[in-house]
Amino acid sequence: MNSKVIAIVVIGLVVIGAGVFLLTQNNATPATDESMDAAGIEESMLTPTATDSSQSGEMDQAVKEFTVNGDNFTFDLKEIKVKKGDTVRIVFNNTEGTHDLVLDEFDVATKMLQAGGTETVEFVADQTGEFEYYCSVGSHRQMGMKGTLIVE
Ligand SMILES: [Cu+2]
Repeated sequence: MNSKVIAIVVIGLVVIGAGVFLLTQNNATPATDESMDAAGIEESMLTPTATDSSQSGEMDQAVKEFTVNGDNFTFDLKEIKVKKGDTVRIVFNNTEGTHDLVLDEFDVATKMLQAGGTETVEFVADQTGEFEYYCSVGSHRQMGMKGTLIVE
């Protein structure tokens, strides 16, 4: 019984000691500088691929912005036309009911928004064709709550 108590106390002291040691270590060494350096290297290594997918802040990439208002049960913008390679930004305003805006082929989906909710999604139109964006709530899509993204 007694040895158990002693063991628990010893373990407790070791844990506390280790904790204090780690804390003082963190404060003593300039760990933030090191981690920032590591992040910097990672970022510069990632930059080429990021540019390829044109998600970075490159100025030569066109950003086409569209506003889509949703209500029961339609989108006011039925057609969005862009060029392949464009960065497409869709500002989805939900004005009535509960809706979202989903575009499967580009992995785009807003959260389910209540009336008055707004969400902006952005993606690169990296494939040509016609794609349907729609509301995934209930049977809204079947009821006509959809539109067409045309990438030329
Ligand atoms: Cu809907």
